[in-house]
Amino acid sequence: LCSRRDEVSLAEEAPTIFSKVIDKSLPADIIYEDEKCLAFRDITPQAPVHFLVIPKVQIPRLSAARDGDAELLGHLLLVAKNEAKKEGLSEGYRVVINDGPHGAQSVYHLHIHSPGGTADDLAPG
Ligand code: D5M
Repeated sequence: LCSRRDEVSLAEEAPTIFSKVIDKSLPADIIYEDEKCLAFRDITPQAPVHFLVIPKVQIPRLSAARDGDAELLGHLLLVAKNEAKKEGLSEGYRVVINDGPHGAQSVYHLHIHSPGGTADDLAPG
């Protein structure tokens, strides 16, 4: 039997600050919510518009995702593009997932960053 517990460290399984955003015990500027996910503004925006899209189930990081998560991961991307449109990012935006220590991930609850708003945001990194 292969559970997520086998694949990730216990530290990575621990609830993160995003669990509190999901259960509303921590205020956040939520711009979209459905039964599977939540989108909210990043607390330290790196662009004029910068929101995060997260699943309600705690997948700690992209590298811990499983084949059965395919539909959910696709849903998160579609929510990101729908919210980008609502935010007026008609000239484009970035979609970024940081994974693990070498990917500069700081919160171990999978999240899609969608920064946009000026051409400067197109710089790599
Ligand atoms: O990025 C984690 C991101 O999460 C980082 O851009 C700050 C943001 N963050 C952290 N705490 C909050 C709360 N409470 N609300 C909104 N945004 C938050 P990473 O990819 O893990 O480096």
